[in-house]
Amino acid sequence: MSDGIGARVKRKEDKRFITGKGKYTDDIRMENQAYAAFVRSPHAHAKVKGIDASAAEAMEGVVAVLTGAQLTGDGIGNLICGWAINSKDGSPMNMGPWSALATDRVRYVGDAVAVVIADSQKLARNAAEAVVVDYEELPAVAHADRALAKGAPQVHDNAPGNLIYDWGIGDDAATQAALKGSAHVTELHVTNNRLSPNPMEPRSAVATYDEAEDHYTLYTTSQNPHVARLVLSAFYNVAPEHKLRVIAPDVGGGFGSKIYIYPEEITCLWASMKTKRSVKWTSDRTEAFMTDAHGRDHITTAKMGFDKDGKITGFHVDTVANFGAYMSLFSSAVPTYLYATLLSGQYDIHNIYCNVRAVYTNTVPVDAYRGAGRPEACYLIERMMETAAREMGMDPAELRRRNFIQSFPHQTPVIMNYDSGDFPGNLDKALKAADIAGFPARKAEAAKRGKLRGIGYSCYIEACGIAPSAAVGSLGAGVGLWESAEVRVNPVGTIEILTGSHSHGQGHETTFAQIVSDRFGVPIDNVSIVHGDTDKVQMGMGTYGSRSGAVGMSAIVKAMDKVEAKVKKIAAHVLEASEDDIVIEGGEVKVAGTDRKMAWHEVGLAAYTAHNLPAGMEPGLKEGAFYDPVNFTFPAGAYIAEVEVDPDTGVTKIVQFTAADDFGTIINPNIVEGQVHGGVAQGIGQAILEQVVYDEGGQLLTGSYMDYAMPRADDVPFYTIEHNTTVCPNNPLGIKGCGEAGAIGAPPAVINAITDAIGTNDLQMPATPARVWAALNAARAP
Ligand code: MCN
Repeated sequence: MSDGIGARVKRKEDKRFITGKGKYTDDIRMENQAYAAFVRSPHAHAKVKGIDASAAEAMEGVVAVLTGAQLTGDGIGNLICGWAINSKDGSPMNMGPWSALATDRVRYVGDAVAVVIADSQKLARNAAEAVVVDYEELPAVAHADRALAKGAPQVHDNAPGNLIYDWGIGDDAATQAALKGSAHVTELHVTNNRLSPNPMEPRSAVATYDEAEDHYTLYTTSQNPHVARLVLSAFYNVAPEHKLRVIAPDVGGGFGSKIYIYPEEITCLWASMKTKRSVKWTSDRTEAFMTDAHGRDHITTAKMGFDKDGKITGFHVDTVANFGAYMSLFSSAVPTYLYATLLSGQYDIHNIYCNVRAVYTNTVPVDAYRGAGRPEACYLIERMMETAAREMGMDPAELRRRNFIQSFPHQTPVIMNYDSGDFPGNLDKALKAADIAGFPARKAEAAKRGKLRGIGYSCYIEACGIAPSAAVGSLGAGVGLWESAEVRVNPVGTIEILTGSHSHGQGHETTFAQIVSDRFGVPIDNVSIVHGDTDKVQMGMGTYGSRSGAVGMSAIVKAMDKVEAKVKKIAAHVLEASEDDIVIEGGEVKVAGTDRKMAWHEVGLAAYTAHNLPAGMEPGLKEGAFYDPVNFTFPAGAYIAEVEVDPDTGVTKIVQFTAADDFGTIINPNIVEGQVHGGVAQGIGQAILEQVVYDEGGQLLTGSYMDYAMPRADDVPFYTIEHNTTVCPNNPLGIKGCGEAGAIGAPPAVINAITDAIGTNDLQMPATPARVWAALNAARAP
């Protein structure tokens, strides 16, 4: 089928997006709608001694001012972290209490203490300004390295020394011994800068309580509405699950930041019940910088040992991860099972040890952001490989080749079992496409123009489509990681796919339709995708961790298997043939080798008219399935960045970027390449531009686009993209996820290229012009 697997089909959903017809949460208008504005702490750390709402309450149009005391008084529970991680000594992680509205203490700038509900957004915001909060300021700590220092201000009473957990994986003693016996040891100190996710659409929620039905509806900017409903009902006690409908309509990007259930959704739902009004809240950009969960923020010291032939002997890693003021939903898993388990990279390493200390600070909570742990692992390994190659005087590509894993399955010492891949093949493709042979000439030509040209590699591997449920459960996950789907064939033969995955930019309406078209031969325009509504789709785990292709689509395939079996039974009965002889081809259901056939829609009709079905068969054509993967998928690739640095200003221009990726079977190359483009742009942003900055006292200094530098069109080059497919053996379509790869692989390639250009390894992200200029001049100093 021309619309099937592998076709470069244009995105079906784009028609409504590019004509401005998308329907986002803020577009929802309810009858009797009121607006919420949050009263937020201006202090990074303070006691809340009292709240005087009288002036605000007296303002015209103000419906109510609600506080944390009322919220907890109504039994609304604290926000939770859903993945239990124990310290090395077996003690549980120290989870500090997080109320949707703070009661006695605020712990970061932006922590909400009260909410004003009013007739308009403007009135609500004005009235929020009139709420007087009596704070007693406390000393604050904002940075991970300071949080562990003796005498640092303590963020939570139950977390002495701000330590959440002190976790380890691998064999410490064996790794230390391997390093001791090494011919060469490279040591690196690496900072993985804190990032703000910046989806184009800010977070928003519209909550309605129907008193007559005692029922709640929440429209929200969520990546996983079913998990939101589960958590809101089971843990936060906002509403019983069967009396809560969560709808995530069109969502304008998330990058992980919309996985979590934030204080605002909880508060809006509760406030709608209190005020008997629909309550809408939409974040502005400053609120987004202040309250959306941030990403990354690691500091790491690591050592990698090599034998005389350049084979890695051991990798020892010590990381401090900043979690901010509270433990967000997935936070605990990010620097543990999503980071340390990827520290083998693409290399055959026998000895790995990683220690992670997670700490509280007076900053906004940190959680998964595109790649979540895997970019931090990749950055560390790939900076290490390049630095080591330079120290040992080896070609960095050759050093990687000597250490590549060559056969699969491959068990690493840090849990992961890689199922497939072709690491040397990825690198070869990238080197060829990047015209590596021509680099010296390009460098010489740049030098004539007074520019320093450098080249940097990154060979990334990541684990996505987190699975299987039983295994992650044994590692502390509080949820299963399967996906569900239902395939409904209508009497006229059109098909609806109900899925628990959620698309917020990834093009599922197109790719999911493509696999159905491929299987049943119907045009993709006859297939519609239903998602994002807990009343329409029974259950789902949502979209994150590049799982919708490998897990969400596999559930659809399983449901299609069942539909196909029934279609064959019906056709065999009507056409008086054996089921084994029935084939589905080109939109027809045929008896193989004969001219007897039914059109696809005739089978649909037969299933519903039920005039001529096999004895005992139920009418209708609708099947559902749950799919629980047996392993992660392991996309991998080789990225090559080429940069030019202006030695007078330190400005870096990325002049060439080559990606050779292995995403298994590709459903839609356009969409996959779009995902790589976006991911690489974000990776370039992390490498040279973006950084959330808090001052020592916990004040956010990057609360707008004047201070937080996002990549713009002229910061990114035209990319060269190659595919080097090895099929994933563990899911029916052979897919590996592609949604995070770019953000994982790009940062080390860019920094390796800049450090190559300026001749020093001593450079941290973001490599701003000031930093590059300083590093260059420090390196040149006598
Ligand atoms: N696909 C394909 N062939 C493959 C793999 C995937 O055609 N071999 C298609 C899929 O069918 C899907 C798209 O590529 O249409 C991405 O699939 P997948 O890699 O499974 O990722 P998810 O759909 O689960 O999306 C999540 C991923 C993550 S984790 C982040 S973060 C991210 C990302 O997607 N956030 C995004 N890409 C984003 N893109 C946009 N525009 N906005 C975001 O917020």
